[in-house]
Amino acid sequence: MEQTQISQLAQNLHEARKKALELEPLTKTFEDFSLETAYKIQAQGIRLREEDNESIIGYKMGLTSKAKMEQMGLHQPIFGVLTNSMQIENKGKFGLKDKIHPKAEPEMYFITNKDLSGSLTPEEALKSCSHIGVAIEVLDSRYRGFKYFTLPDVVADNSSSAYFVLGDSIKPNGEMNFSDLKITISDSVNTLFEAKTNAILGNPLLSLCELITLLSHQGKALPAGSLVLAGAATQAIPLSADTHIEAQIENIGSASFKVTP
Ligand code: OOG
Ligand code: MG
Repeated sequence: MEQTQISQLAQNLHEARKKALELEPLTKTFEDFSLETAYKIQAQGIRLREEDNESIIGYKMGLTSKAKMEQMGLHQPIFGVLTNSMQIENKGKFGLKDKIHPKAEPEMYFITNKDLSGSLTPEEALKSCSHIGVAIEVLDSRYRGFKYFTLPDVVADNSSSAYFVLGDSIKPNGEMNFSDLKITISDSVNTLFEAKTNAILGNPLLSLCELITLLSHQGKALPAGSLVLAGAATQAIPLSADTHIEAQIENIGSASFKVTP
């Protein structure tokens, strides 16, 4: 795909986000394009956000659990870029105004302490984290009805990134094992979904390793101090006003926010 078309598609997605409008999936209107091109559209979209004075603070992994792969009908891990303006205060408020069709999902996050590239073991990945914690990712697809059918569509749309909340962080130690911890997402009344952290690629640390591998394929390193969301362990839930959303991971902590109109 030509650079001018890449820029145009990134611009369309950027405006859809800012105006809270729904678009048809790109592959419906344009020729089929590769995942490589989709990451170029994503990167161009991030440049547009930087022009709006946002700064990159990390990455989110997506489609790293069976629950998510089945919910979205796509079966390969992908990543998106996180900026500072996407952060919602923990225990704060999230207004539905100017959002398209947001959904929340329970995740784990990592903050790295050195530049990382190439292929890492989970043990090396853990040693490279200064902090870890519970996150809630709020997704908001720019596609009509939150429906898209191809990986290039969702990757071009920054892997449906919209907002995130970080619970209090803890400092990991080498003894920690994240593969078998209970993870839940609840609203004001009920636990809506529950899983074990090993739903995330067998171990959420493997999601961090996978991100570093994917970035390496693009000739990029993960900079020290990056925030990384490991991907949801359960399906995402649509948000409605006047609910309190909370995610918890056994032995790690919780994150929450209140949904307002
Ligand atoms: C794609 C993003 C998936 C996750 O945690 O699996 C994701 C989507 O659901 O639209 O963020
Ligand atoms: Mg997610």
